[in-house]
Amino acid sequence: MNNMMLKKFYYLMKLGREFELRSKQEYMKGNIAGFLHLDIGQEAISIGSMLAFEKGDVFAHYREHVLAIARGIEPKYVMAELFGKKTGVSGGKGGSMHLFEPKLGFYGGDAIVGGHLPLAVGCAYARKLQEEKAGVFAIFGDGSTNAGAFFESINNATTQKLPLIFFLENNQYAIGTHITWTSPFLEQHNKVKNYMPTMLIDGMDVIEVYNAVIKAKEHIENGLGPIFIEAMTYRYEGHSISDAGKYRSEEELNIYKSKDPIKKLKEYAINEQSIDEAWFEESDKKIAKEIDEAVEFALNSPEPDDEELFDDVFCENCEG
Ligand SMILES: Cc1ncc(C[n+]2csc(CCOP(=O)(O)OP(=O)(O)O)c2C)c(N)n1
Ligand SMILES: [Mg+2]
Repeated sequence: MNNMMLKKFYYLMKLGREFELRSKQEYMKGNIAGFLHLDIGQEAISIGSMLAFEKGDVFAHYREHVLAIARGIEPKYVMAELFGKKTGVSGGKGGSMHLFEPKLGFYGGDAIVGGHLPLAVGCAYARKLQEEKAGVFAIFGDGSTNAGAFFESINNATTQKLPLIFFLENNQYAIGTHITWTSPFLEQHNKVKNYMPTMLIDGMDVIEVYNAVIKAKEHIENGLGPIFIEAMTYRYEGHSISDAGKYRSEEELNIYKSKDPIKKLKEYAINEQSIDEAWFEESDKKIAKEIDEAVEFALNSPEPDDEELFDDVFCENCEG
């Protein structure tokens, strides 16, 4: 992995972390309302996967702020969306769970657990018919893997040999329920092994995530059908802003914090790749400025007009 790439990983992961910490503060101040699901601890997945996937179409579940930024949506447009402002990426009417930018092939944020998987299958089917090589990337949580839509999607994608990467972000919890209380095993690729090739990776390691998605991308681009990646990870915050996370022990949380993806990458970059400490200090300053500017932009943006209420509800003369 070259140093330019390592720097990109760091910058975006740290930007994502600071974005999430700041949005939590802004929520507490009353500038953000409704749901807010933070990605803190899981940044290696959002950044590694998006930098590897590059083209194609992306379908995500609701924990998608950092994924959207990694896909190329500027933080200020994501922040403005959280603030419910007209300048937000979804016009201020989607909020945290519905970041949507078709120009970048980014179709959600979806609030329905597992609900976006059949949409990803439909899109992958279209891309196959259109002979579009880039295919589709669908990311979802462990909670989705018990849903009917999950099994239907796995079955359909395999039978139709669709260009689709299933990416499971296994943070082990669906709100307060540990996955082993609702499934016979911790690792959910066990449900998929007879359908398609699967990979089990460390989701706290951005390089490992990146390499896995590069491999998966080659697989779908070569017309070999779908592929499944399971990345083991952990969220440091509660499920959403209103969850104090009392169902997990401090000890468990600290085990994962000691494997923090940003800290791990920084140590590797300094100790084994000789990237200067000064570069990190400089980057952290730039990131702090970028986040301040995003908040300023959101604060100073207008709310959507009343007349826009029904806009974008149905697709009229849509293309793509
Ligand atoms: C079909 C459906 N059932 C239940 C819910 C309520 N719900 C919202 S998030 C969630 C947990 C999902 O956990 P997981 O898929 O592991 O994602 P994570 O929050 O861990 O990223 C549940 C049950 C929902 N939104 N949709
Ligand atoms: Mg989960």
